[in-house]
Amino acid sequence: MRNELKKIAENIEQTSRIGYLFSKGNVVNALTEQLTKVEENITALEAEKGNVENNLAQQTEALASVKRNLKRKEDEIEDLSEEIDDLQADLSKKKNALREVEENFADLSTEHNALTQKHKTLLENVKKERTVTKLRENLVGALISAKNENEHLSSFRQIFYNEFLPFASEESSLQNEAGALLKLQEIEKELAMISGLPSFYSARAIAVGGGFSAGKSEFISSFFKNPDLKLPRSIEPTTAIPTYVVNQKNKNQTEVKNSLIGINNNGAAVDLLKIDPDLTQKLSHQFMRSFNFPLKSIMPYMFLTTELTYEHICFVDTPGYNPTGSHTAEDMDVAKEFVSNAEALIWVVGADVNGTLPRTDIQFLKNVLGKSKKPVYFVLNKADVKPEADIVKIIEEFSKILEREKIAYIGISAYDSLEGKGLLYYKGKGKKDIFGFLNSMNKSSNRQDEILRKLYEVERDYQFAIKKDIKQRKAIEKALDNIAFDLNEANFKRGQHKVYDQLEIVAASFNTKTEEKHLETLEKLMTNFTNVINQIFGKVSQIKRPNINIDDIEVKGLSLMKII
Ligand SMILES: Nc1nc2c(ncn2[C@@H]2O[C@H](COP(=O)(O)OP(=O)(O)O)[C@@H](O)[C@H]2O)c(=O)[nH]1
Ligand SMILES: [Mg+2]
Repeated sequence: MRNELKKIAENIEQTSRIGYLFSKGNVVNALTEQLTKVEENITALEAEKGNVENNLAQQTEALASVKRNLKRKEDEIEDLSEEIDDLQADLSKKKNALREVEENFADLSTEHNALTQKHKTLLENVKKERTVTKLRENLVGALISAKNENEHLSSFRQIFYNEFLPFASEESSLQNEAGALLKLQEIEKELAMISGLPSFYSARAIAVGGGFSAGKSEFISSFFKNPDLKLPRSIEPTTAIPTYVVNQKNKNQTEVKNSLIGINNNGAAVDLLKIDPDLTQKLSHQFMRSFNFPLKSIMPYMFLTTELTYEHICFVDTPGYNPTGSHTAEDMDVAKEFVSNAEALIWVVGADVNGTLPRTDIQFLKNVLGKSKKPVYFVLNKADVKPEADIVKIIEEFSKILEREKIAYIGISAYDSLEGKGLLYYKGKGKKDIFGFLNSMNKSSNRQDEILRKLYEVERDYQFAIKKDIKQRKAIEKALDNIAFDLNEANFKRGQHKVYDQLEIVAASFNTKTEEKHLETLEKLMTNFTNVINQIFGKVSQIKRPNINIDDIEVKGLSLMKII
């Protein structure tokens, strides 16, 4: 530019020379002035350019710094975004983990709930088990420690074991001594029962027997006036405890209190409802099995008292027998004992599983009855589960079997124990329906007289045997005396022959002193037994003591006397 301006200035010089020619004057001056100004402007501009360039350099520098900054920031952003990516990945991982934990938590919480429930149930079970254990302990404790407080019963036992048994072992006249002792033992048991439950003494016992689950217990419960009370059901014969169900009189028409009394091996009574008021319902099969031994080994029987439709009848709920399993000799003994203590027997057959009188029942029944002539009544129970036509046929079949097997029976009834309803009965000649039979039995009995009669049978047997011995011995003594007399008459003079001494020795060995003493002891013991029995019943019975006239006793094999 400057060069261009110089050129312009030179041009102007030249031109001015020319202008000089033409009128150099003012134009050149103006131009030069102008030029100077331009030059100044240029200088100013150049200065400014320098400034601008400086500025620019500064700006460029700033820009570079900004750019660097930017780059750094970009790097930083990149780092951050990587970090964000990482964080996001981490977050999503955490979220997954959280979801898993949440799912786990749900599972755990379900598990926890289940465990809490289990714990609660266990706790309840433990509590229940503890209550049952306590109940078992209390029951066993009470049974083991109960003593028979009845002083009269103790007196009976004292006479029996300490006086009668030594007498029996010394005396040798009675051949069937075992039979007599058995009778006394039966009396002892009966007295123990009466001292356990006095109202039992006027009741007439009917044993209820049959196979397991025939419905014996339910049958008896159908005669309870209280519909809420039932004997325990479905108890197997091995576990079942024989129970005497006795009427509890309701004199005042007030609410009748039932009682459940357990009898231990000493005949001592334990009020079971004092141990647990609900024990009657708790005596389930499971509870009985929870003892590690058969409960009946320490409680051979129980009494249940409640109001019955037949006030004088005592039903005996016997364990029965197991028709499917093999029944034990013990089952048979228990059944025999209870039947022998009862006045009649009701044999129950379940119509649900039987279309006839089962063979095993006949065998068991025949064995239990033995030679006894106890009245037997047959009940076809659960008759509600079969159509009437079937029941009619089954009853017909029953009667035929019983005739064929020569088993005497009072009648056969089809019965529904749940409803307490007699459905049909066998209308053979002289046969009764179940209610007719029970009505005929529903008369108060006099157990005191029966027991004394049994006692006097024992006395009679002993008396007869001893008196017979005495008579026999006396006859021999007499015969020896006659021999001596005859010898003397036949010139075999007394004092001259040894034979008289020998005859005396023989005669002495046939004296009856011991037997007379036994008769006295027997008389004394039987008086004592009688007194104790009268005391137990609180009144004197009018039953006569036996007194066998010795002249009425026939002594065989002593025709000897006649010969002489
Ligand atoms: N349908 C019906 N069921 C009965 C009858 N008698 C008893 N049962 C049931 O048969 C089962 C066994 O009765 P249970 O009295 O325990 O028999 P046990 O073993 O002979 O004493 C129980 O579930 C009773 O409820 C009846 O007449 N009809
Ligand atoms: Mg039963």
